[in-house]
Amino acid sequence: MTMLLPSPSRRRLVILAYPRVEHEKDYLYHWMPFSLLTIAQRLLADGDVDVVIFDGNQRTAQEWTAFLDEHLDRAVCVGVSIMTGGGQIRHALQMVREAKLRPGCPPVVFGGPHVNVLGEQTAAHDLVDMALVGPGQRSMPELVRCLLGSGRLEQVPGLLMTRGGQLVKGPANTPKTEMMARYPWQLLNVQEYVRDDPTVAPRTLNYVSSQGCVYKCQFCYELTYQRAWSSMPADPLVQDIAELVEAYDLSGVKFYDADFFVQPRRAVDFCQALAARQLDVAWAASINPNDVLRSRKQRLDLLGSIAASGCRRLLMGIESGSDRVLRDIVRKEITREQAYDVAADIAAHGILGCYTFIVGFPGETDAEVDETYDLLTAISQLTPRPETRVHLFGPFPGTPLFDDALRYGFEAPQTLEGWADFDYYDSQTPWTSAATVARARAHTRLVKQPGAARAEVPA
Ligand code: B12
Ligand code: SF4
Repeated sequence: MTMLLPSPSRRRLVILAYPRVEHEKDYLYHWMPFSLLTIAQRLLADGDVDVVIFDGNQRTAQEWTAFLDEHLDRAVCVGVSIMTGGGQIRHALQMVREAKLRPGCPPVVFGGPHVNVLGEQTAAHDLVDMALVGPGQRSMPELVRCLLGSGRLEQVPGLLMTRGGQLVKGPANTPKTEMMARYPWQLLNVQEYVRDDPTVAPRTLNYVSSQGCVYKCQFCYELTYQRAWSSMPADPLVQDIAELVEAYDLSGVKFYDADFFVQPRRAVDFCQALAARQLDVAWAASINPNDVLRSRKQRLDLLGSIAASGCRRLLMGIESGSDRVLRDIVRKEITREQAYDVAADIAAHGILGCYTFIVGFPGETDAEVDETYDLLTAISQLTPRPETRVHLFGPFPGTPLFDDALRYGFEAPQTLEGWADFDYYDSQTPWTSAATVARARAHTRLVKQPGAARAEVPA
């Protein structure tokens, strides 16, 4: 018996949209929407629908209109990713308004870091049909099954929606994300994301190889979200990178994992596998100082392996030069002395360190801020001369320090619309003076000219 299959062009599809993020002026980089690639990977593996991705960082509002003309009639739903800040929520609402002008617009579903902490507030907005809290690769496939006719909305993990004036809630969507698989690169024009990154290499692509973090920095969203750490194992990761290097002639990879080195063993295996493949690819990633301390205890030559595998730059949040702030406010689980020691070790391995500090914590004294600048100055004397960056403390919803900030007089937006223009690059806290802001800006030293840092780092 022959069965009539729907022609591929008539298959249902899911639209996934990444609204534009406004960065600081003269920021050089472009990022792939890994959130959407992660969700798309699972939807495609299930095989019920096609997936198309719209990246607002690469495409204009006019192109969004044309994209809707092309795809909306086949769409089961439109998934939109948002994080707090960067105007992304404002862009998201503009995009959804445009979609909703069309007859037959399918349900619009919001997810992403902002939704993970302010789900109910998001779901309450008129333009949001549903919010999905937690990892989208666990919730989206369930939602799509429901929208295609099997299953009940009440069973979709992390679902929040208002129906008849009542809040409908699905079961908890645990932040455990399981093993990560290869991304469906074919959904994006990868070439568009290759950049000359001054601190890495002329043809650098960004990459996220793990989700979550094990540390407990009290200002950080990762802590709130409690996402269990999961990753790609070293060998498939190196294999994927080898294929990307071959396909796009890459000379660099910049990892945007919250902390690439949570498992020093995986990191060393990665470095060794990368070096063994002789790919001649430079790379960069974020590290917590405790990863270096733990690897020393485990007698793993973490920094040696990192340097030998072509790593050019390690980004590390030190946050403060005051032991009291590190211990009582940030809970960084490290002392000022240990932070300096790790930075010196990184420099001794010929790796460019990029160290970030935060000033303006609630309850921080001027003397403690001075200690931060003293440590920054000491670290700046290292060779190769590190990049240093001073951020202003920004209260992120859901974090322990957000509650402290409220006690110290910070006024938080109360609606999704209210968060639409929240800007973390400007001081938002009433106790932070103009002088503190100006001093932070003056101390930020970044390498912005392509090639400038590479020239400083020994080959
Ligand atoms: C790359 C990146 C950026 C890029 C932009 C991203 C892009 N694609 O263009 C840039 C550098 C521009 C950026 C900027 C900022 N960022 Co940023 N960024 C990241 C980073 C490092 C990686 C994002 C990523 O790809 N993650 C991997 C994916 C797989 O995880 P995910 O995004 O969480 O997605 C999962 C879930 O959230 C959910 N999900 C996501 N989208 C959707 C959509 C739907 C429909 C569903 C159902 C589910 C869902 O499912 C996904 C898969 O599990 C993260 C940290 C991290 N490693 O996650 C921070 C992070 C997202 N950024 C953050 C912040 C705060 C900022 C800034 C506001 C502040 C700053 N100073 O950096 C700025 C904004 C700019 C401004 N002017 O104010 C916070 C967000 C916190 C929050 N409450 O929203 C994070 C989590 C860092 C942190 N630990 O604090 N960022
Ligand atoms: S190490 Fe980085 S990602 Fe992890 S909790 Fe601390 S600030 Fe957040």
